[in-house]
Amino acid sequence: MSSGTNDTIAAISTPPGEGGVGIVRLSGPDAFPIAATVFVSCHGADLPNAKRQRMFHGHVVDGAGRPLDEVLLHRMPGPHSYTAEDVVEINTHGGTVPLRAVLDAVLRCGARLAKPGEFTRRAFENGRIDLAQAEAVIDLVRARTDAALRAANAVAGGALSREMHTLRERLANALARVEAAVDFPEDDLPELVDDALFEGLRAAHQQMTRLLDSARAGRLYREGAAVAIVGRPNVGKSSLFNALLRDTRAIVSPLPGTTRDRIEEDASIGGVPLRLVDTAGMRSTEDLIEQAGVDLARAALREADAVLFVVDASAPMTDEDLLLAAELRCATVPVIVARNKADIAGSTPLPEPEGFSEACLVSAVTGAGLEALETALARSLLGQANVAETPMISRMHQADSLRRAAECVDRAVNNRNASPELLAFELREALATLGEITGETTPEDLLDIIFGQFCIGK
Ligand SMILES: Nc1nc2c(ncn2[C@@H]2O[C@H](COP(=O)(O)OP(=O)(O)OP(=O)(O)O)[C@@H](O)[C@H]2O)c(=O)[nH]1
Ligand SMILES: [Mg+2]
Repeated sequence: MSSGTNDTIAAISTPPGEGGVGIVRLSGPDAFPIAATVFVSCHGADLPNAKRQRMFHGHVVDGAGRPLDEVLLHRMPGPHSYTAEDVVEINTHGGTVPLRAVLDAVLRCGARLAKPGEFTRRAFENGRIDLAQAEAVIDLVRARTDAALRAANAVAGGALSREMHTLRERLANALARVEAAVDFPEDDLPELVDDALFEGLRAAHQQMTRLLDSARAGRLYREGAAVAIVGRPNVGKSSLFNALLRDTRAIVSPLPGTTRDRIEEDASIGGVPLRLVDTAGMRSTEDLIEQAGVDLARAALREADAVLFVVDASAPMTDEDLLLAAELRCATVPVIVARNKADIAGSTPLPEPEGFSEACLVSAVTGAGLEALETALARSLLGQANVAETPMISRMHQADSLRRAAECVDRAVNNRNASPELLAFELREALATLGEITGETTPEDLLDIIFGQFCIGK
C-alpha cells in the first residue's frame, strides 16, 4: 500500500453502533474545498479561507442542498494535524445512518475511502511520527490495562525513538572513525580505532540488551497472557477463578465434577492483561461429557502462558494430584501452585507438591493469600524484566531487529584485531537493522502488514 498523498482520503473514525457523536475524518490537499462543498455554516463562515484551527457549526447537505445532519466541523490545517496534512473532522450525530450519509457526501465530492491505518501511515510518511510511534498508536487503542496504556503512551510520545536515536548516534560516530581509519595509512590506525571507540560500542551493546530485557514484559502488556487454572475435581478451581475475577462467573459446588466446560474471562493482574481459564477437574472418568471437559482442560493447558495448579491444602494429596503434578513439572511455561482451602487447613497445612518454584497458601473463600498469589503470577509471567521500568519493545519484529543489531555490535567488539573494513561492515549492518524499528529502513511489504492491522479511520 503506497499512500500517494496527492489525493484526499476520508473514513468514519468512530466505531460502529450508536454513540453521542460520530466522526468522519478527511485528510489531504482537498480536505478544505471538499468539506466546504458539503457544509453550510450557521453563521456564514468561510471554511476554506478561515485561519488556523477552528470549529464551525452548521449542516452537511446533499447535492440538492437538503440537510443530512447538523454537525460541528473541526478544521485543522497541516502540518499541525494528525497526518500533517490539511485535516477536517466532522462531528455528526453518532448513528450509522448520519455517519454514512456524511461519508457518502464527501466521497461524492472527490474524496477517496481511506484504507486501514492510512491516516496514521500518512503521519508516518509525512515525518510527523516514526514507525515505533505509529505502532504504539495501535497499542494505545487496544490497551487493556493502565500499565499497558502507560507503556504505549511512552512509546507514542517518542521514548523508544529517542533511545534509538542515541543508539544510532553512538554507532554512527564509531562508524565515522572506522571509515576514516580505512582511508588512513596503517600506522595512524591506533589513534582512530582506540579503546574509547570499543568502550562506546560496549555501552551501545548494553543499552540494546537492556531494551531487549523489556521485550517479554512489553509483549505481555500488549498481547496479554492466557492462564489456565487446573487441578483435580473439587479443589476449588472455580472458586479461585471467581475470587481472582472478583465476580461470580463459574458454578461452585461441593460435588466433584461440577465444571465440565472451559470458562474464560478477562482479568488484570499486576498490570498484565490476562485471560483466565477455568477448567474441568482432571480425573479419569466414564462420563462422556465430563471426559470432553477434561479434554478441553488439556487443550487449555497446552495453550497457556502460565498455569495455576490448584491443590487442596486441607486434604492429603491424591493419586490424581500426583499424576497431574508429574505432568506439570515438565511444563515449559511457569506453574504456580495454589494451595487452596487454607482456612480449613489448620495450623499445619499438608505438604505441597514438590518441584515447583512458586507455591502460595490461599483461601478462595476468605480471600487470604490472594494478593500474594497474584504477585507470584505476575512475577513468573514477567520473568526477570524490571517491572517498575516501562517496557518499550513490545513487538516481535522490533526485538528481532534489536537482537540482530546487537549481534553485529557484539562481533565488532569481540574482534578487536579485525580489519577496519570488517568493523565498518558490522557497524553499517547494525545501523541499518536499527532503522527497521523507527521505519527508515523498513521494507514496504512489512509497512503494509503493520499499517494493515489498524482499523479504517485510524
Ligand atoms: N473452606 C473452603 N472451601 C472451599 C474453598 N475453595 C473452594 N471451596 C469449596 O470446595 C468445593 C468445590 O469448589 P469448586 O470451586 O467448585 O471446585 P472445583 O475445583 O472447581 O471443582 P470441579 O469443577 O468439580 O472440578 C465447594 O464446596 C467450595 O465451596 C476454600 O478456600 N475454603
Ligand atoms: Mg469447577
